[in-house]
This record gives sequence, structure tokens and C-alpha cells, in this order.
Amino acid sequence: MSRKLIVATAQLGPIGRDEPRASAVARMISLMEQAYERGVKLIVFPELALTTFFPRWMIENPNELATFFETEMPSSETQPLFDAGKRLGMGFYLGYAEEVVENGTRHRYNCSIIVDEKGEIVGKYRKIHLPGHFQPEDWRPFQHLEKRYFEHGNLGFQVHDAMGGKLGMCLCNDRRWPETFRVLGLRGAELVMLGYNTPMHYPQAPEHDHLQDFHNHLSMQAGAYANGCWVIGTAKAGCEEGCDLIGGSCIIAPTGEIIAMTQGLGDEIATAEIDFDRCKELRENVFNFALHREPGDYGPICEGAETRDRMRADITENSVFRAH
Ligand code: CDV
Repeated sequence: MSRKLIVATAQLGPIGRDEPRASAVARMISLMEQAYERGVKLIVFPELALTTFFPRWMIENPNELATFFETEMPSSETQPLFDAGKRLGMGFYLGYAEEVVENGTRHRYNCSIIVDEKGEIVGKYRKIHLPGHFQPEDWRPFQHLEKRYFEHGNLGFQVHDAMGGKLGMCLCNDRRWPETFRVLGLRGAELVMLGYNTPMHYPQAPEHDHLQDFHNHLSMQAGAYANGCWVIGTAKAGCEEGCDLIGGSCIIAPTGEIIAMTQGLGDEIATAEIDFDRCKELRENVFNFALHREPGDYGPICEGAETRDRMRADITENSVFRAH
């Protein structure tokens, strides 16, 4: 049986701070309709696709901060996306800010879901590698307060059987960590989907600004190749509230080659046919994990949690991080 699927990366241009969800949702449905004309069955939207990238601001007013989070999925505002997916027979990946109450405690995560072609949520991921800082830092031209606003994702890197393949997810900064792709690869992922919001300016090392597109593709192509899986990476791009974000949304083959890519920095799709069976070209040869890996020599990969916890405790001392 053929395991081929036409897929799309669905890049979004900037979303304004005051732009209502209905507008972002309408823009995404328009991309789904374009994709449908090209036979697409699975479409990948960006990280935090329903709102502007709000961690770039220190938002002191808790009521305002709360407006950027989804307390239910789907909600009346996001239901049209699910309806469109069902109508068009198209699954989708969607990134958003999630607020949940578990055992009486509120938690907030940078989250993504897979919705299948029947409109069912079949997988959820909560971002593990949260970049940025806890406290506002005046020297920066814009903030990156993901560590303040979100908790470390507690669902791990799971692989979901859906859309005829084994699907994994991650979000933005996760793609820079080979461990993300390797854990998904070890669990059999044939396709890894991810959304990103990546500024062109890297305040800590501005001499790397001209390398942002290169590092984006380098990480995703290496992740695809070394794990013999397909990768779809989707940007929120363009000048969002004065902050320039890279584009370069793409579909990458298990060989590491980019086979489709967006051209601009606005709302745009790029599409390709993928064949899940092509993962075997790598996974049964150079990256036959069972045969060639040497896990006995990889010990340090899983060490360091105590040092990390100590460093974070120092950084967050006197921080309101724990209070929100
Ligand atoms: N949203 C992100 O995770 N952005 C980071 C930036 C801050 C470096 C990224 O890895 O692209």
C-alpha cells in the first residue's frame, strides 16, 4: 500500500498585537483552501500561530497576559479551523499558548497539536527547550520571556500514529537540539513537524545575525538526515511589531535535502509529496540504530539535570516567574 502524502508548510506573515484570533484563523483557512487545490492532506502552521509572539514583551497586567492563552481547544474562535480541516479532508499541526488547570493548579505551556483529517486531536506536545530569560532585560531591543511565561513541557517527545505515518512534533528552539530529533527518531518518527518564530537579530551575539537562516536550515536538515525522517518547518515570518522574523519554511527529505520552500515573508504555502517509506533508505542503512548506535558511550547525554536546576534556581531567585 502506498504511504505517500501531499503535505504543505503554511507560513504566516506577521500577526499584530491587537489582531483578533478570528483574523489569524481566517488567514490559515485561506492557506488550507489554497493547499486543497494542490491535493494537500496535511498542513503545518507556525508556533504560537493564533496570536503575535507575545514573549517579546514584559506584560505586567495578568489580565492582558491571559488573553494570549487558549483555555480550550477547539474554542468558538478556533472551531472554524477544525471545521475547515474536516471539510477539506486535511489534517493540521497548530502551535498555540495553552492554559490548563490540573489538580487545581494552573499551568501554561507553549504547545502544539496534531489534528487529523476527521477533526480529532490525535497528539499534543508541550515545548521542552524554552529559550530566553525570566526577568526583563533593558539592554535588549526586544524581550524573549518564554522562560517566564511558560513551564517546561511535561509530555516528552511522543510519536503518534496518524495520517498513515508515525508523526512527531517539536517547537522552534527544540530544532536546534539534536536530542529532540534523536528521541523522536528512536521512537520511530517518520515525519517531524515544527513551527518557529525566529528573530533575524540575535541580541546575545549579533555577529550571528547573518547566519539565522543558515542555522535554521542546518538544524532541521541535520535532524532529518541523522534520523532518516521527513521534516516540515514552518515560520511566522516578516516584521511583526517591529521585530524582523526569518521565513524559509520548508519540507525536508530524509536525505536532508530541502525539496520545497516558501519564497517570501508573508502568508504562503509550499507543498510536496512525501513518501513515508523513504525513511527506510536511511534507517535500514547508515542510520540503522539497532545495528550501529553505541549507547554505552553516550552517558553524558543524560547527565546534567542537577547543574541545570541549580543554575535556574540562581537565575529565578526573587523572580515573579513562580508567581504567575
Ligand atoms: N521561539 C523560539 O524558540 N525562538 C528561538 C530564538 C529565541 C533563538 C529560536 O530558537 O529560534
